[in-house]
Amino acid sequence: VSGNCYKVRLLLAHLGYDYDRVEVDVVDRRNREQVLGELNPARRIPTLVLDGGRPLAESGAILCYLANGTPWLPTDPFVRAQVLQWMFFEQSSHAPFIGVARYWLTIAPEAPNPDALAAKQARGRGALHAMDRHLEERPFLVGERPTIADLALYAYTHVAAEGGFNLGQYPAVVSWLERVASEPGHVRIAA
Ligand SMILES: N[C@@H](CCC(=O)N[C@@H](CS)C(=O)NCC(=O)O)C(=O)O
Repeated sequence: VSGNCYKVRLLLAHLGYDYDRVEVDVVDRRNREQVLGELNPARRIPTLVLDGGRPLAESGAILCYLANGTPWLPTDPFVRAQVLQWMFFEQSSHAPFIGVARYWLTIAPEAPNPDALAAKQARGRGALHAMDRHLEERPFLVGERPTIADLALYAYTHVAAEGGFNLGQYPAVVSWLERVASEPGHVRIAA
């Protein structure tokens, strides 16, 4: 269910890498210290452990590391920074609202506070409007082919309805979601 983990699974699928997966519960966090204590001081997922044992956390950092040297992360410094621009946007202005609204409405066991939910949804709509304006004139967030910026933002955008968002109000976003999902190698968030 974790969009942050899905970003990483999506890129691993596109790159054709094999990996082992250790699942943790996103609601019951009692075994986090046992599973993640030595690997990630924040005890959050995704946490990637490389062959050789080096751990790396934060979905954006993991995407950058895995995509380095591939077409998913351009080498031109300015274009690369544009990719990072959208990945920072995702972390600061998108996932904290769209991802959290989805968590509250479809995953958390207790009902959300209606005022807090409405505030998250208002900020989430702002993020979707920003993406829609940008995508009206271009096929992908940066350049003519998908990058890890598209994968990072696809993760929580494509399930935004689960957070109470009406994606029909963002036609350029809907067309972009279809383009990202039609890339060869794409995998769905759930089997
Ligand atoms: N900024 C982090 C966020 C990671 C995150 O919040 N992961 C959630 C699951 S999607 C989690 O582990 N939550 C449990 C907790 O915060 O204790 C990233 O992009 O990887």
